[in-house]
Amino acid sequence: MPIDSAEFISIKNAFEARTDLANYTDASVQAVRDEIARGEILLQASDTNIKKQAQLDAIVAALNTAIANLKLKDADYTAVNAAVSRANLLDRDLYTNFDIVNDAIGAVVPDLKITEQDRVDGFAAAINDAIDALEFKPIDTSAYEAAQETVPADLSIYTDATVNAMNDAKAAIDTFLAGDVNISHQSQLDALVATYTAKIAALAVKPADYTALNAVINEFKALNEDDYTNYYDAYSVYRSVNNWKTANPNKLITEQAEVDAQTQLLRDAIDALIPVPALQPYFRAKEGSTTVIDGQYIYGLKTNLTAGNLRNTFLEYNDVEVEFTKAIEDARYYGTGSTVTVTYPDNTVEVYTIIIFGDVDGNSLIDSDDAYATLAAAVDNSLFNAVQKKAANVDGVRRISVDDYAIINDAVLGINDIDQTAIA
Ligand SMILES: [Ca+2]
Ligand SMILES: [Ca+2]
Repeated sequence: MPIDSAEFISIKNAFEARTDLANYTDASVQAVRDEIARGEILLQASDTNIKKQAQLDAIVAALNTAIANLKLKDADYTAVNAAVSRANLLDRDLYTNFDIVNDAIGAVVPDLKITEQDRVDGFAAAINDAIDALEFKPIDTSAYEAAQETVPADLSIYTDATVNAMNDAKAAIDTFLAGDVNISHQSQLDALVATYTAKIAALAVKPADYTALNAVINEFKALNEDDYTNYYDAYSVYRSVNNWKTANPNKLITEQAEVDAQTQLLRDAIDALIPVPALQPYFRAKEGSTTVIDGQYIYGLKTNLTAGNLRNTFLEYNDVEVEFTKAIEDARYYGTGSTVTVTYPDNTVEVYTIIIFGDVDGNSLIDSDDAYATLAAAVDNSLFNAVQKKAANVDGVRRISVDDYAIINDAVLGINDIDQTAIA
């Protein structure tokens, strides 16, 4: 009897007609094919007959078992894993609605088979859609607002350069914030705010205005000390103010009152100056000197008399022209007979004649020439003119005598001096 292969053939044909075998693992499909191959080898053998039926039935049983054990492949989660990785790279704190991403990830069902690949692909798409729908939180401007609170209320005391730099930094922030910005741009805003804060800190107070102080100092310097009776009262204030200025050259505008106070001190001192009254023209013996102006004569002087002696030691005058003329034109000194011509503003002229007692020849020295000339004049008074007679008369007795000669000779010899002030 032939072998009964109908069941085997039916199962084999049904298997080979299947179109879903790609869904199953290669190993489980191969196990089925191995049993079919065993059955076909058995049926193709030349000695096959009913005696082999039991072997074929065993193959059919094994074949059914292998078909029952066909194992579906796992679904492909690559796209899901990629979408989850993409989500994990994000900083969830930057978004207002990161929950939708969490929800999409939470909805993923693991370990689905390849027959549910579309569902798995749907998980990936849902995660990606949620990521694409994320919305950034708004940018945080609190630091900017805090910085603005630190800007001084009165900017007028600060230099234009530093105020402008601060305003420029603020304008840069406002321009930046006017754009399409969100929390993802926070670090850029933070950098701009840091610059702004630095510019606020760098605000520099303007220097004080020294113009008025310098002007009043210069006004004082231009004054003539001789024009005021109390010049040195003002001068001590000037010294004090000038020293203050030297010690405080960089006061700020916030300290302007200190500068103004110094200005006012010197202003007040200048305003308090008392002008020296205008003097009438005069010509007179210097106060405290030995000088005697007696009519047309000037005496009480000294030998070796110079113009400087006359100006500084013996005479004082104001608003008059004074001309000194030597008795001997080429002499070194002003001796007896030299003249002082005084011209007043109204052109009144006074001429005084200098008498140096003991100096009869007019060279401003008392020497042996004077002594001998006096001795000669004692014999003949007419040898002297009136000026010489006055210079030679050193004993106080009117006529020229040997007594005058003796006194002059003693002076020449250094025995005694002739007192220029005592003789009238
Ligand atoms: Ca002389
Ligand atoms: Ca005499």
